[in-house]
Amino acid sequence: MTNNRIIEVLHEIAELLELKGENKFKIRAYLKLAAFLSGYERELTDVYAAGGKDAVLEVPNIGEGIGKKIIELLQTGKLKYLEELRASLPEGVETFMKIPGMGPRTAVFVSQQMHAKNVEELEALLENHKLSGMKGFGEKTEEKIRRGIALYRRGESRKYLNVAFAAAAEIISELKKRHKFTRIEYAGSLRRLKETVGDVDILAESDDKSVMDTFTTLDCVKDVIVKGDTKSSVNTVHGMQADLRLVEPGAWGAALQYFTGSKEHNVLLREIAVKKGYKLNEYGLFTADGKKKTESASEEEIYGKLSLDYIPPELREGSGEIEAALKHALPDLIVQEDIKGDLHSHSSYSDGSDEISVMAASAKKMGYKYLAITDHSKSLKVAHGIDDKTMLKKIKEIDELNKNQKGFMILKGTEVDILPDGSLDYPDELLAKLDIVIGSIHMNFSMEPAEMTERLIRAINNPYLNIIGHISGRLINHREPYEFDYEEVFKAAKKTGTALEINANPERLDLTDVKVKAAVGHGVKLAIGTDSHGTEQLGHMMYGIGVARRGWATKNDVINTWDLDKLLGWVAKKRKA
Ligand code: DGT
Ligand code: CA
Ligand code: CA
Ligand code: ZN
Repeated sequence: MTNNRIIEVLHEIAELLELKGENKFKIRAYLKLAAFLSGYERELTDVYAAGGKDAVLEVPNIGEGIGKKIIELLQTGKLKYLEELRASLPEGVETFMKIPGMGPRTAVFVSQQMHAKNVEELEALLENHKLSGMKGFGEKTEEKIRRGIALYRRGESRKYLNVAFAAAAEIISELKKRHKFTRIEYAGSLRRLKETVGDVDILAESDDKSVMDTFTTLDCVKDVIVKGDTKSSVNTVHGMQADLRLVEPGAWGAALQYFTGSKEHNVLLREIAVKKGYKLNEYGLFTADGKKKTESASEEEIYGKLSLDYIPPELREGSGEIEAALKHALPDLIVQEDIKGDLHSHSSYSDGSDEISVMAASAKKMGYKYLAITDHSKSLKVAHGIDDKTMLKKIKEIDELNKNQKGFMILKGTEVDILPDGSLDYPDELLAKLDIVIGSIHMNFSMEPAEMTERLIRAINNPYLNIIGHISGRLINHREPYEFDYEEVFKAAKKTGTALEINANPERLDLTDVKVKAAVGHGVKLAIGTDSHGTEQLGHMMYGIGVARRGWATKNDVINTWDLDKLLGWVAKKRKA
């Protein structure tokens, strides 16, 4: 729980209290603490770790009442008071507030004055232009809410990869505690590492029907949709449906292949099977008369019998992988072990929750050779961007820390803002003192695509800029990407020796898999960065690798598979050019 997150919570409480017409002094106490925390140099979670509850209560502006709530947040990551506050609002308001672009005030207005109780009724109001013309509502606002509803719906039906992964991991580990399985694995879109996941599909090799009793009564199960001997479905507290299928021994490969999908891939694969005189389904690979089952204990056997090279799950989208497998022309995809370091991370200098030394220790423990600390630049006030003077201090600190490192180096970096005109938020002389520079757009998103393209290309042409961060600015299920000409940007990146980032944060995944494939086609280098704001996010690398693999990228395409010398040499080359 970072101070930033706590500040968000405090703001939301204040806003809700105001909507409820509560006492002004009470509201002001929350806002005052929020303002104080945004300039406070210590993370409350550190204060708590070091000195417990008493230390937290000694922080200025934290009184007895708010203090209790802060401690609950620090301990559990949640706050009952806020949940109750949200639930106490008029019908619909809680849901409306989840719609991107709709604040509490609009939500209450729509509920109280316009009598909409759910998203469908809100849509009907928009459809009939009942809102435009109302106080503060124009056509633009209507359009914004309409787009927000589309994002909201997507978010309700498709979840982030890390959420799906946590759900699958919990179910599998709980089932394993109580049953012995020869094999148990997740399949579906999660195994393909698709950017969002509709539901979690789990396969277990077992003929023990009591597994279903365990599955349907797990702690994380909210309600049971269907329960059968070989297939059950439940809704989980992770906000996702999960399906469990029991597979007979001997049919594992066929079942895993079938339920990994995608549907498009499976359809094409079945056609190949038919051409070869086979029949393929989730129970096995059969001869055309449906009698003799060929071996189908593993996926490798099935692909092999069909004269195809083994196709990794991430490629199974029906987008050319089968043709490539027939011609033995599949790419040698990048793997986790190829990664030598993480090139995008934040420390407590800007909006991260951990100090540089703590981040570095974590990265080193993961077996990395380097970690770039890339805090925000001065214009990004909301994320505590650091000014030139502080940057110099940070450079000194990293140089000191590096004196004690063996076989590992902390890279002095920044995620410098790309300003509207394409210039960077630090002068070249300062950038020259750094090891690596990411440039990102965090402000002024609404620009004509041609202007945005120009902005990006001007940044790319700066000899000190090495990586463009999260290039489209999208937040999955939350904010649409801005538009620009990818082709032009790829060409400029290739020409100047600039890498494009695959941001591994599961809420970003930007570049997308499709754009990665196009970038690789242009010979553009990629950098996979987690954009970690704390040590617990360094593990997000796996999702970035998933995107890279789905984009057919190999080790050679990704700069953070390089040794330190090669990486620094590549940076130096652009500076000299
Ligand atoms: P999701 O859950 O929407 O993120 O995507 P998937 O791919 O996990 O889809 P899901 O859960 O509906 O089904 C899991 C896999 O089962 C799917 O990838 C392929 C297979 N499958 C499901 N329905 C069909 C079908 O009608 N035909 C074929 N060939 N395969 C299917
Ligand atoms: Ca699924
Ligand atoms: Ca499913
Ligand atoms: Zn950023």
